[in-house]
Order: sequence, then C-alpha cells, then structure tokens
Amino acid sequence: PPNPSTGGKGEFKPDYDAVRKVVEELLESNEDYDDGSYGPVLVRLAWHTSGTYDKNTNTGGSNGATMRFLPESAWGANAGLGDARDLLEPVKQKFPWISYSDLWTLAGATAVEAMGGPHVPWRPGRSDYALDQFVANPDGRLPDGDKDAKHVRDIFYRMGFNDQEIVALSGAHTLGRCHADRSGFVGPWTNAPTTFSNLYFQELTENKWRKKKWNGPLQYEDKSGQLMMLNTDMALLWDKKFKPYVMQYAKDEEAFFKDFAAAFSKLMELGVPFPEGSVAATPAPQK
Ligand code: DDH
Repeated sequence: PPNPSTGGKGEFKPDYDAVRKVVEELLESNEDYDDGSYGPVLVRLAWHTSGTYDKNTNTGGSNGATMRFLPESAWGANAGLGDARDLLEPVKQKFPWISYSDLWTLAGATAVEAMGGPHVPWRPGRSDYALDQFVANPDGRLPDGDKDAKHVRDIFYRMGFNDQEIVALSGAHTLGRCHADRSGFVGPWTNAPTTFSNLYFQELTENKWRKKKWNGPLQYEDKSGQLMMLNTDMALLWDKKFKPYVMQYAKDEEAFFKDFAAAFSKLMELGVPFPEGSVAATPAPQK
C-alpha cells in the first residue's frame, strides 16, 4: 500500500483535509449525545492514546493505536472512549489509507479547532501495530482525578512536559464533562463545554469551590452545584509553581491558545518515529 506520509510513488496523495472535513461533519451529527457534540470525547481519545508515553523507555504514545486492543481498551481510564473509536470507524473505512493512530490524533486536532480553539500543528506518520508486534503498556500511566500535584507531575514529567505545559494541557477541561458511568465523577467544568476557550481557568480562579457532599469520589462543586473540579484541577491552583500559569491563562486567552496548541501537538507526537525531514507544523487548512 502507498506510504501515507510520503504520498507513495505514483499519483496517490493522501488528502488529510478531506479527513478533517468528514470528522467536522460528525461532531454535531447527534444532538442527543451529551451536550450535542462529540468534540470533547474525540479530544480525550487523542489525549489518552498519546498520554501513555514514557520518555525513559520510549514506550507508549499514539504510535501503534494500541488502545484497539486489550488490556488498554478496558482500562478504567479509557471508559467511554469506545464511543469515540466507534464514531471514527466509518471514517477509517472511507479513508482506508490513514492509520488509526493518525486518524485518532487528527480527529482530536480537528475537534479543538472546530470548537473555536487554535489550529493544532499535526503531521502524519504514525503506523498501527499488529497485536503481536508490541509489548502492552502497563496500566497506571494516565492520571487519576482524585490525586494531588505530585501525582500530576509524576505523570506528565514522565512524558517530558514541564509545569507550564502541564497547566496549558489541563485547560482542555474547558471541554466536555465527567460521566458517572465512565469515571464516577459527575458534571462539566464550564457552562460552555463544547466551545474551546480559557473559561476553565476563569472558573478555577474566580468561582468558589467546595467539596461535594455525596457518596461518590472526591470532587469539588461551585455554589450552583452545576460545575465541577477534580482534585487534580484544584491542585493547579493550590501549587505555587502551577498557579502563576493558571492566573496568566485566566487573563490571557491568546497566550493559552498558543501554549495549548504547542503542548497538545507535542503530546500527540511523543514517541512517533517520523521520517527525517518531516516538519511538525502543517498549514491551517483552507476554509
Ligand atoms: Fe481529562 N478527564 N484529565 N484531560 N478530559 C476527563 C474528561 C476529559 C483527568 C481526568 C479526567 C487532561 C488531563 C486530565 C479531557 C481532556 C484532557 C474525565 C471525565 C476525567 C476523570 C471522564 C468521563 O467521566 O467521561 C485528569 C486527572 C487529568 C490530569 O491532568 C491530571 C488533559 C491533559 C486533556 C487534554 O485533552 C490535553 C476532555 C476533553 C474531557 C471531556 C471528555 C468528555 O467525554 O466530555
């Protein structure tokens, strides 16, 4: 088959903008799903397929699309992401030349931009492992919401991120919500969960947060009881090295967009063996 990263030898030239278009059309194709958009869960798929990376062993990451297989597909942290993978299956059938690993990450980048966020630099080059081609990642590489700043640093330093990048990436929680039947936590972080903005940082810094009194896992709620924060979200505000970035992004959406685009792009490239000479930034697609 033609190599999707080079376009192959003959006429075949993979049209990634065509893939983006089909993904965009899917985002609001089911008004009954959550808040009317699959965007947030597609961003989460791109994050969880990439966030298994370990820089010390150079294992994990988006290359391979190993979440197609057990045990990774059944990790507690990945509950609900089967919906996102199923949603993209017809896209894979329509464009069989794209790898799952390229498709899942491209869908995440596309969703961020389509929901009003920055253009996220993305390039192709990931390939899918066959089941007997890799050693399964150990569970526990993705973060737990009820833990503290040390846990957050342990997880993200292992991938190679610094404090500023950690805070920028965490701003993705401006999107989507927690589902009782997936993570056990409940509710959205903002009142505009299908719009990419810096609202998460504004809520974190300007709203008042208290422990939710219930039988579920530790989480925080605002006065209305409608909005939520995880302990790991609160930890960004409580930690004196994280906090300056939280304050900055709450005030300066442009800085957040710029830093998020760079960090999210980096996240999706961790551990991917791109061919030499391949460049990170693809131009924004023509509108
Ligand atoms: Fe997250 N996230 N996330 N998250 N995340 C959840 C939902 C979403 C943590 C825990 C949870 C990132 C970082 C962290 C998104 C993107 C990103 C849920 C709820 C939990 C729990 C799942 C459910 O019940 O459906 C923790 C802990 C961390 C951490 O950093 C310590 C990052 C870095 C991103 C990213 O994209 C860069 C998105 C989007 C959602 C909403 C999903 C949805 O279906 O809606």
